Amino acid sequence: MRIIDLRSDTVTLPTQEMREAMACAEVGDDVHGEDPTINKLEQMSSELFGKEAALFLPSGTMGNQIAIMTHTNKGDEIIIEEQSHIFLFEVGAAAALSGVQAKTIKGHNGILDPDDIERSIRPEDIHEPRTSLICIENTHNRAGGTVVPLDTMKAIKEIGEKYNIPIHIDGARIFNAATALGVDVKVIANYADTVMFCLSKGLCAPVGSMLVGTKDWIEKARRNRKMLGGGMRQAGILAAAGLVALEKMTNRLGEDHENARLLAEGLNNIPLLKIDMETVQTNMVYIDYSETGLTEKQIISEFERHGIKVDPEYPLIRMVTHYGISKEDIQYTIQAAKGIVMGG
Ligand code: TLP
Repeated sequence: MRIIDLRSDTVTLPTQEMREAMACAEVGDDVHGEDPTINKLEQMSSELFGKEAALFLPSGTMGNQIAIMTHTNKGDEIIIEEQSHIFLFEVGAAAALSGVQAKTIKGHNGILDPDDIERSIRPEDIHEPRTSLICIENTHNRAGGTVVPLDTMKAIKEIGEKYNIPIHIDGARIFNAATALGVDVKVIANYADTVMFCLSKGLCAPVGSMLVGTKDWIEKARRNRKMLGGGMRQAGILAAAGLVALEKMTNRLGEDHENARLLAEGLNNIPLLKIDMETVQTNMVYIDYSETGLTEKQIISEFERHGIKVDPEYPLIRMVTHYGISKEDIQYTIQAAKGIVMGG
């Protein structure tokens, strides 16, 4: 049976072109800055994002955490959306590794209101922590893959400048955001000091994320990467796939967005399944199945019986479209869901 794996775009497999590039990659010791393929990927990333420098990392989590560590001091506070990946899904690392506390704010569909951010900034007071970073997630995973509008980014940047607080974007899926907005990633990155983005999600590379920022900041981040054990050696083998990801895989994300829309519309027409269509903006669909009366275990195993894997995000399930998912898979999934919910 064909397996339709909708759990995440992290399940994407490297393309044949990536495998060939990996096999032939020119490599060297990256801790000494001598891996030509990593150097090329860092160069290309900084140019694409309009920043001075870039750093190759094993994962998005490490990228976000190094960003926090590099921007802050112990005892500081970071402003962050309450359903953000950094807050929910990074194992409490900001507290454990950087010694910062989080000031969480609820966004509308994950999008922070700039006024709420401004109100949350701490005054200079001996009793209070310093607000030293504003984190924005774009696209926002837990809110449905939602996109931060450019005027919101602009307003947040102005607040950052007014209070001299840097802005970091968790841009694990920033190419999806850029596709939805119809702009280059550079346009979004212009509203932030630093950006983390992933090569290993919708872009299909097997491993790898990047940080971009100023040259000095990236040098500090490089030291922090070493401290955390993320200094890799002949990792050009991995960066080679990342280069193919940036050169070949960013322009096709619109297809995933169309598939997500089709999927959402099809599922939303099924009685007892509910989708907040406003949040279906990129490659994710969150489905509220509470009215079906099925437990989480049941709904997962029902889909599995049809060869479909979904991600439980209680009280919802998440389906993510990606390179491995075709229009036929979407139609099949909608039919299967009808059978599961309505019997048959
Ligand atoms: N997200 C994964 C899971 O961890 C939930 C997924 O399947 O969506 N930022 C955002 C917005 C993310 O969605 C993720 C991964 C990360 C950071 C972390 O990236 P990795 O997995 O490379 O550490």
